[in-house]
Amino acid sequence: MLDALHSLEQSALAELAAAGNPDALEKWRIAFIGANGQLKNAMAGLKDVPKDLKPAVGKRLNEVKSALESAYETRKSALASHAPSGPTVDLTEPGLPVGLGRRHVLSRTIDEIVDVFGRMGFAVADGPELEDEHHNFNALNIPAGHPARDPRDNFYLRGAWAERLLLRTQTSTVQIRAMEAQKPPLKVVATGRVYRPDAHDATHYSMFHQIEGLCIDKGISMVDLKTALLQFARAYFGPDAEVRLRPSFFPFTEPSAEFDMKMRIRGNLQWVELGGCGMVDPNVLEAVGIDPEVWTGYAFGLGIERIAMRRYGIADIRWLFENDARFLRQF
Ligand code: FA5
Repeated sequence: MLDALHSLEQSALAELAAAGNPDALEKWRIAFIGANGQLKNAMAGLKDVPKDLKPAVGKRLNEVKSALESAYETRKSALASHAPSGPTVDLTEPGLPVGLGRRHVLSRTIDEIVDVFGRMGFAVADGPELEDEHHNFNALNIPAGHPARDPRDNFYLRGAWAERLLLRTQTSTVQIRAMEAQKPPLKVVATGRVYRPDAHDATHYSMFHQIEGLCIDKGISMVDLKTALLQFARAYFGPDAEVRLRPSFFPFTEPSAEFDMKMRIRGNLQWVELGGCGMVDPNVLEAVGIDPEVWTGYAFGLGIERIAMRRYGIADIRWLFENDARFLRQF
């Protein structure tokens, strides 16, 4: 009987160790320590044990019983601690769609415009947004005391620099930087942010973007300027695009013009101003050491927001800067 109890204990413990999930554990409990399990059977056999052996067998039965019961409890809590905690995940449930980001409509417009001018032979130039008065004014034939330098029309910075610094008001500063850096002939475009303390409305913002174009060569005339702007307009807005130059004034070009494009706005064909342009003033060429008797050139500066608004039918410039994903998602 004692041998039988020993082998019962051994096989019960071996099977318990092999029970790897709650179902197997429950089967084990029923088979070994349940109301009709093997241990109960062994206990029922006690009555047939000779009287003198009963105390030893009885003691051994109790030992095996508590050994198996405590082994069962230990195994049960070990299995429970490995069970997944927290809410159950339904792996069959469809996932949430991953929202892909996209480029801002202005970045996209800038790339598209630069691409068009690139195909027309313009290289890309660059300049800083924080400028000195030399590049924003002096070299552009805007002398001290000129109304364009009024502090109410510019974002000047306070500081102890040799020359006052300001946030550039136009990308024409890059014309000067390009001519300082390279000898003619040259043909460049530059895009970037410019800053003016303008009140915000549907077509004005205090920070906006311009694209500047500059072409210096021998024998360049107003015809080349108008041809370049027409080529750009047709490439970007379609073969029906019409352009017009309206006489105007800029200190750094002579003659100067406003560049208008005819566009269909809400069904009506209208002339829309996109920017300014003209022949580079001889004073500007001289200031950067280019001989105006040998070289001539044209320049233009267009508002990129206005171009994007026309191209994509955007009625209000402020929408471009509000970062409302519902608006931006459309482009
Ligand atoms: C200029 O800035 C000249 N530098 C353009 C130029 C370059 C002339 C080279 C000759 C030679 P203007 O101030 O007109 O010009 O601005 C050009 C364009 O910028 C405008 O036609 C308009 O499209 C855009 N613009 C001007 N102010 C704002 C503003 N507050 N918000 C949005 N766009 C603006």
